[in-house]
Amino acid sequence: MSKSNKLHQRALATAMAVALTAGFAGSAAAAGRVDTAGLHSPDQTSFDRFIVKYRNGTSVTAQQGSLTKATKASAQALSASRVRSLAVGGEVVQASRALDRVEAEGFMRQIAADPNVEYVEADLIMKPLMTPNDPHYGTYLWGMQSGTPGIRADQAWNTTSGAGVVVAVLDTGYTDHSDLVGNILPGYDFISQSRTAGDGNGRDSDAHDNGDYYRNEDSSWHGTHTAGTVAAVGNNNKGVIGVAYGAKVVPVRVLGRGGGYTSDIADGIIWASGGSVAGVPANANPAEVINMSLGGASTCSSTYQAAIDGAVSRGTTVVVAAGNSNADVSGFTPASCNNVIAVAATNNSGTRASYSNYGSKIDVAAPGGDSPDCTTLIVSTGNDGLSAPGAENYLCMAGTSMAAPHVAGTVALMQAARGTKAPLTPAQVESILKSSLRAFPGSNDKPIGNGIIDANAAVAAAAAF
Ligand SMILES: [Ca+2]
Ligand SMILES: [Ca+2]
Ligand SMILES: [Ca+2]
Ligand SMILES: [Ca+2]
Repeated sequence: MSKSNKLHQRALATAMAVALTAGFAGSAAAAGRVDTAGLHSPDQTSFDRFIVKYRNGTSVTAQQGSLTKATKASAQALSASRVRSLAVGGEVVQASRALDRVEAEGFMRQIAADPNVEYVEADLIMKPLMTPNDPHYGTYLWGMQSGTPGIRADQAWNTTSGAGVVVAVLDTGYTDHSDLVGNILPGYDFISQSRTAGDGNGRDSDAHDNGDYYRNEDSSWHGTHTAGTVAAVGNNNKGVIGVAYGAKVVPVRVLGRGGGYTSDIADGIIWASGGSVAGVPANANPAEVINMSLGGASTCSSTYQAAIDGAVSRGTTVVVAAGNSNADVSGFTPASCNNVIAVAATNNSGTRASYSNYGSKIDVAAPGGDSPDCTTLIVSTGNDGLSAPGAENYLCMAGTSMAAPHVAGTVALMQAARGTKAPLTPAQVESILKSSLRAFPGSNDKPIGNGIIDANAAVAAAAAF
C-alpha cells in the first residue's frame, strides 16, 4: 500500500469517527464537555486547578493515566495530579504550574479528549463580594452603597479599588489622619499669601492644612474630608473607606483662611495635571483626575478656562462641585466652565439636596447629604482642632463639596479598570458617566442632570470601552 493510500484511509477513518460522535451524542463514546466560560473572567488570567468529572466506573489509575497523557501535549513541562473527589462529583486536579487562558483551554481540551470524561472546567477562584470592614461604612456611607441614593461603589469594588491611579485634591490641604495618610502622595502648597496660608510663608512643598479658621469660623478640615471620600484607607477595620480606596491622593493646597485666589488655584490645576509652573518643582505624580470642591459666584473666567483646558489637554479629568447656593450653576465658577464635570448634590433619598445648585450646566449628580443628622450627611476623615490641628476624628458634612469627590473617586475606579488599555480621555470619562447613570427615584424640583452616578456600571463600561 502506498504512503498516500495510508493517508487517505486515515482521513476516511477520522471522518467516520466524527460522524459516529455526531450520531451518538451523549453516548459513552463522546468526548467530554469543555466549559470555557470561566476562562474569560475579567478577574482571573491564570489557572492552576481544574475540576474533571469522569464517567462512573473510571478507575483512579485510569484517571491519572489520562491526565498524564493530557499534559504531554503541552509545549512546556507540565504535570497534573488528582487532589481529591468532590461531594458533587468530579475530581480536583492540580497542575504543576499556572497556565494562561490559551494554554488552560488547550489542556482542558486534551483532558476532555478522553471518552471517560464527562466535563472539565477551571477551578475558579471566587472573591467575597466586597463589604468593607470599616466600622462607619454600614451606618454612614450610604452614598457609596447600592441602595436607592448610593453610587454602587460597593459593587464596583469587586472589580477594582482604583489602585495605580492618582487623584489631585485641590482644597485646604490635608492632615495626618491615620485612616487617610497612607494614601497621600507628596503635594504642594500653592497659597502665595502668608496671611491666607497661616503657615508663616507663601508657597512651599508642604501641603499640610494648618487650619483655615477665619474671623468667627473654626477650621473646617475640608480638604481632609474631601480627600477621605476619594481615597480614605479601606478594609482596615477603621473608620471610613474612600470610593477609590486603592488610589492615591496628591494634596494641592489652594484654600486657606477666608478661601483662596483664582490665580493660585489656576496654578494648582496646571501643576496637578503635570504642567509646569514657574518656581515650583514638577509634580512627580500627575493626576488622572482633579477634584475641586470649591467655587465662587461668577461666570467662568478666562484664567480658569485656560487652566482647565490645559489639564484636559494632558488627559486629566476635572471634577468640580456645582455650589451650595440653591441657584443656577451658570453663575458659578469653575463649575460653569467648559471641559469640566459639574456635580450637583443629592440627599439620602436620592433627589436634589435643598442647597444644591442646578441648571443645564450640571453634568451629573452624586451624594452630598442633607439635614437632619450624620446618618443623612456625608461622613469622612476630619479633625477636632478649632484652629490648629488637634486629634483626628470623623466629621459629617453636607454639600456639593461632598458630592464631587464621589465622582472623582469613581473616575479613578474607571481609569484603574482600564488595566493595560490606554486611559480614557476626559471627554470619554464624561460620556461614560452620563450614559451609565442611575435614574433619580423621584422628580427633582430643579434640573440636576439625568441621574446619580453609578460607579459599578461606569467601571464596567470603562473596562469594556
Ligand atoms: Ca506656605
Ligand atoms: Ca505649607
Ligand atoms: Ca478605613
Ligand atoms: Ca461638562
